[in-house]
Amino acid sequence: MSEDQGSDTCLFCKIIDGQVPSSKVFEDEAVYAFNDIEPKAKVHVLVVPKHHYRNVDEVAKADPELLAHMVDVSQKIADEAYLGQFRLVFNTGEQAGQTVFHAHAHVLTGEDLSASHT
Ligand code: IU
Repeated sequence: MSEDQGSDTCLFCKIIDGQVPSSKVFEDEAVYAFNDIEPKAKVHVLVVPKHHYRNVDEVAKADPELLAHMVDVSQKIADEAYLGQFRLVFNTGEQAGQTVFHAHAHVLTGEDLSASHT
């Protein structure tokens, strides 16, 4: 997936719009959360801002309250899935493994992840 894609062609914008189907976990006016199609943990949810930002740094600079809200939504997902405990990952840039250039938090939870910590 190209790093310079705009919101017209962005996969996550299409998922938020409902043009592309997804397994929704949570939605409010600011964020959309859905199950990752290739889960890396028993529960693997992507928390995505509805506004198109390229990465978490853009979110932090433009709208720090939105970033805090993404963390709060992640906490609530983990509260329901597994003891309120979770790993939160923001891949930022191709070399870090980012493949979709619309900011998103990976929420990994649902099981004991302590043996695979970084
Ligand atoms: P990344 O941090 O940009 O690599 O994360 C993108 C994630 O989006 C990755 O975990 C994919 O499995 C996931 N994903 C998805 O859930 N649905 C899709 O249609 C596509 C990717 I393409």
